[in-house]
Amino acid sequence: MKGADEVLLAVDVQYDFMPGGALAVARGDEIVPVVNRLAREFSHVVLTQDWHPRGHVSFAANHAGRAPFETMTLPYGEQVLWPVHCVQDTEGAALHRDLHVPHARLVIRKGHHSDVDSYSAFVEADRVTPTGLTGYLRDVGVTRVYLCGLATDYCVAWSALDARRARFDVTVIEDACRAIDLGGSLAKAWEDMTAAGVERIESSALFAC
Ligand code: VGL
Ligand code: ZN
Repeated sequence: MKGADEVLLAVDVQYDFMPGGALAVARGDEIVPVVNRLAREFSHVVLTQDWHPRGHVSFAANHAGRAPFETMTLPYGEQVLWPVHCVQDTEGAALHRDLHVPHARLVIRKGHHSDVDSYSAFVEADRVTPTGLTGYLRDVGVTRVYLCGLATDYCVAWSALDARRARFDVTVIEDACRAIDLGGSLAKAWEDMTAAGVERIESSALFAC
């Protein structure tokens, strides 16, 4: 059992990222039992929830003539335009009902500012607005962050990179993640994470034999 200095951060295990959801991640549902099993190995678990207002800047539908999966230049940089997803208080934004992590201490909601996206659980896409997670984790004495969830190449990767920037040790549990993989984004994400010193393991490495 992992102690309080090691947190499991389970990213965006929400219906809109599951097969059939608004921004479906292929085989995203397969991670749910893996995340449940992992969570039992950790005394300290934090969840994230993508949580957008309906008028969110990342939705293609909010830009005349633009289609999902195109990119657009916004004041803070390039933004992928997504289908409408994870709208606050909708069923698509709910955590999967089979996710069983009763001891999760904190749920960080992100992407709630209408004019800024936030793939990362730590810092919004303007790269300056903190979510507060860095402060929370430091305050409670966390030194290593284990990541799982959806999607590997967006919210998991951006969170892993920001966790490194905040000087946490970081491990991504690969088989407890699934990717969107848009235009080579998954290979690029692993390149960036490896270069930043993110460790990559399989969940079996954490289960006691
Ligand atoms: C995500 C795209 C848009 C994710 C969230 O959870 O990876 N991707 N919003
Ligand atoms: Zn989103």
